Amino acid sequence: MEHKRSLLDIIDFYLVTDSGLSKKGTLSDVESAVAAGCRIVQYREKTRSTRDMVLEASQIKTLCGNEAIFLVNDRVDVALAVDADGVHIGQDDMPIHTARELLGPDKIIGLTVHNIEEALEAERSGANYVGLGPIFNTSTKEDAGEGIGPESIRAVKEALNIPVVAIGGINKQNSESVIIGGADSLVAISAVVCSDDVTRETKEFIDLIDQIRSQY
Ligand code: 3NM
Repeated sequence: MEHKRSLLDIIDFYLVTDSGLSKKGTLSDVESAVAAGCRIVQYREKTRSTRDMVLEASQIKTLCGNEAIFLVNDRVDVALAVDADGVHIGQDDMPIHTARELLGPDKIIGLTVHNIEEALEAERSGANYVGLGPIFNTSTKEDAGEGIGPESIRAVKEALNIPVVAIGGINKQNSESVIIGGADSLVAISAVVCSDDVTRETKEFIDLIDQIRSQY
């Protein structure tokens, strides 16, 4: 687990699954992204039964192995059932202190935040990272709201000691503004899982982030 937690400090591209958008399916997407060097995977599944989720989560855990952190979106029960590395929760999901009590001190908890106040509160409550979004408008999450813009990232980054992961409407064209804006890593769902070649897309994001970082 120590090894897994230390990966949090070096992540660049962060895969979030979406079976509704995926061309080849969630398991294929995870396998392809991990093969391309992705070091963190969040299983985000809103349509399947709990039973199916536990079975799929267990397979994803195997695919992540020691290479990638494996988190479950929202469902603390599913994370516990398969002994995932942690969870990613939203403002309306289980309160973070309850999730921490259930998961224990060593698991990773990420929290979605939309502004600096929520980000500070997340850190105070023991979140290991925040997901900040939506950076741009997105149709992937219906209730995401209006994009806050990449220029909003810096103030959140400077106020926190935990990693800031940017999410929402991010693609290869606008990634530079997100990284320059101060994000430690970024999520791009549709830009990756809608592709026929998730390995190639993931590699391109990782290389692009590296290249942008080396310039600034
Ligand atoms: N959460 P895409 S935006 C899952 O703002 C999710 O909290 C968001 O998908 C937030 O990369 C989002 O296709 C969807 O825009 C991101």
